[in-house]
Amino acid sequence: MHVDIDGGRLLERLEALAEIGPITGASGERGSARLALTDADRDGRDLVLGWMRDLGLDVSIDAIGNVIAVMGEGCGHRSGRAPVLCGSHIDTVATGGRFDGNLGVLAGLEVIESVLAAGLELRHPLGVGFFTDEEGARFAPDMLGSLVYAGGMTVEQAHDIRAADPGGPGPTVRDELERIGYLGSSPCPGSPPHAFVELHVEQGPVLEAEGLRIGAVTGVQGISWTRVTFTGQSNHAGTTPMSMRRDPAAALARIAVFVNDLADRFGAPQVATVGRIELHPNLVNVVPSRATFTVDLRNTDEVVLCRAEEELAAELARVAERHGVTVETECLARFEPVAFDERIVSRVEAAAAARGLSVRRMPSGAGHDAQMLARMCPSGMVFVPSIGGVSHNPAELTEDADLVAGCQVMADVMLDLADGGDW
Ligand code: HGY
Ligand code: MN
Ligand code: MN
Repeated sequence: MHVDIDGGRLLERLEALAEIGPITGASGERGSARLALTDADRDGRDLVLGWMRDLGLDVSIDAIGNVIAVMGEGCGHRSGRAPVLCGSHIDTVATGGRFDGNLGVLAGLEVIESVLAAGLELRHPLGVGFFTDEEGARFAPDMLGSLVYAGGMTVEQAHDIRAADPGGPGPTVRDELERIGYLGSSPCPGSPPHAFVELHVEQGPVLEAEGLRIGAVTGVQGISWTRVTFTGQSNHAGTTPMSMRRDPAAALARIAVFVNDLADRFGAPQVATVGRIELHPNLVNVVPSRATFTVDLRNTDEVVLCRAEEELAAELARVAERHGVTVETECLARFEPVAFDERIVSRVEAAAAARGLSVRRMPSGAGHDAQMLARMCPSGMVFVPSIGGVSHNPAELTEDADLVAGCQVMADVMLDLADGGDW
């Protein structure tokens, strides 16, 4: 069973959503900033929720603010079976592009609208959702909404997480859900879908470099986020001899170089990032008293990722000793690598090939909601190329033809799943 999606309508909706929380990149590129549970996130949610309701979908908002819209009575679907769900996220990082997350949600909406217009009768209903705080940039960990949906964290624990706002800690998840009107009543964990498919821009250089159109994603690499605080003694930058200093900024600098060297030593796919740094009091003529920063380590191999974490922990202790500072660490996120269900991966491969699109299997370097849904149902992802491999940057870009092709492949996979038998 097939349906032809309306690529123009998909592109129009991507443009409309991109206009909410608009930002401009270094070279004038258009992006979006809709950090989780901010007013901009609320406005983006309201827009997409309106589109879901316009289609007559049964919309539920759960206690962590996930929004799930499924074909039901309102669309003339009465099977009562678990839906073939698709979706992603519409929250962004502060320097977000127009496609990260948004594509998966709006493509899902497009597939459903096309199926309804074609009047197709399906065994399983289709559904589309957006999950809260996928980015984790404001509230760690990332994939928070889908983690709670899948039962990986209680909603009470998630509600108590505080925002890492400037000068923070900021409001809790619960405060913000209430404030923007998305503290829903549907229970968490959510009900298991029949299957889950997520369309996403690759956010890396592989598909473009190999001249390929579609990625059949085999899984997601392991993620380890740590917040580190070195505490020393603030002192005068001019009068304090170097031998008397207890300088946490110097300690931080050594760790930033260490994790970079560690990734080089381990080799691909090991990656390491110090992405957030805060010094206190952050003044030109004061030796800082405190340095707080984050370390993001990732690898497809759990054993190697553990070794990277162990080496980091040992180096933190060594550097703290050397600079006479104390060290505290807090785990912000820790997810083991996830393998997607072969029954989904092979369907993505077959659907792309049937459309004459070049395709390869590949792991995901980024975290995604699909890795959480994989805890409750057969899940998988469809990638489309990112130009220059750039993402988390307003310069994020994917050719219109690839956006549309990815949506069409996802439509074919979803219809195959919706019309197929039970597992
Ligand atoms: O961090 C990630 O990989 C995703 O963007 N949340
Ligand atoms: Mn994403
Ligand atoms: Mn992202």
